[in-house]
Amino acid sequence: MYAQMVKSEGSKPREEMSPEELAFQDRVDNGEKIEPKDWMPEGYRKTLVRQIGQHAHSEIVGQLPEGNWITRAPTLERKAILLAKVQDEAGHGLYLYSAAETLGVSRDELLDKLHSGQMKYSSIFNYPTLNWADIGAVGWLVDGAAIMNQVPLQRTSYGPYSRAMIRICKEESFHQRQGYSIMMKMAQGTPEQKAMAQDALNRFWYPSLMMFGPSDKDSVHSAQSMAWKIKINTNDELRQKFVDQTVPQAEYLGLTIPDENLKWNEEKQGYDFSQPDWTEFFEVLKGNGPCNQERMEARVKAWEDGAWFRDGLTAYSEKAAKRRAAGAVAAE
Ligand code: FAQ
Repeated sequence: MYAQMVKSEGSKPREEMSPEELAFQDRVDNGEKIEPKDWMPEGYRKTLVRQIGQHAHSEIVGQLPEGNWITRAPTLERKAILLAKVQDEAGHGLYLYSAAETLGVSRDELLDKLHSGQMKYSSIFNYPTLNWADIGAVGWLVDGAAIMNQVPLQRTSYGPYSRAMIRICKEESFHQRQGYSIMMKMAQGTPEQKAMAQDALNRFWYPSLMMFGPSDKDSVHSAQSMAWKIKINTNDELRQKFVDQTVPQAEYLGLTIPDENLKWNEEKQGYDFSQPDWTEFFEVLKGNGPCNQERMEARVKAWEDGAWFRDGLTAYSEKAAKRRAAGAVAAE
């Protein structure tokens, strides 16, 4: 299993830290924000590039399943709302790529790593959106899970990431509401529409639980990331919060969470629930999900089709640089 292939990275004990690392850890422990020009351990920088880069890629690849339904939205109003949401995701990707750039990695490098399979994006976007109810389920559950994960990240220790998350969270709340509004309409519609809403919930429930990452015992990065306050909560803590928040919302819709083991646990003041199929999760991460190939092909094609535009953007600056080097610009 994946977790056995990788050594779990615990956080470094204080007695093994260099004076710089100790001073850095103290700043983090005191709740100070780390800014781009501050000294930081190389592992901190690398972890941030991985997490922020993966997050940025998720926003961009995440446009595909919903973008698929813009032309088929049932009303003009729904179309305008969905269009705005999908555009927001592009904006989120840009804030996050910009945050990553402050760590010394360019957007082109990150995209190259995505396209060559060296970087990941969220597993959830490898599942198809088969009908309009799926757009409701994505907004309700996928954006709901995204918010649950991202609200604490507003307090993450790296300044540019934290500031990007504050802005993103404002927009994610609207995204979740628009999804819930679609589900409400479907659940209160004809029996066929209600059945579509239930079917979408059935298919998106477990993939949404997977968004929080592997269980804590199998999470490679959590211990160190939490010591550095890159992550604020463990994967299991956030998954539990998501279930506790979402079950009453499903009840309000009159829909059933597809889990026979779902039960309120008085002692822990939260629900007991079934874990997703972790074998399926790790297969999706390896590229074997239902839509992995299609998603990557779409992103690589978009990158290649956009080459002429990127060339156009830089053509003048290259020309100007050459003229400047030749002294022509100064003379004008
Ligand atoms: N998918 O040690 P951990 C959105 C990987 S929201 C794919 O626990 P970590 C909004 C992980 O990278 C979605 N890979 O890792 C939207 C690592 O592999 P690596 C994006 C996953 O980083 C909505 C390995 O498993 N949100 O896009 C996943 O401490 C609708 C071991 O895992 C974020 O990225 C997964 N689900 O915790 C857009 C939030 N889970 O890299 C459009 C920020 C784990 O060593 C439409 N990220 N892996 O090869 C995080 O909070 C963390 O990175 C976690 C994972 C919690 C996702």
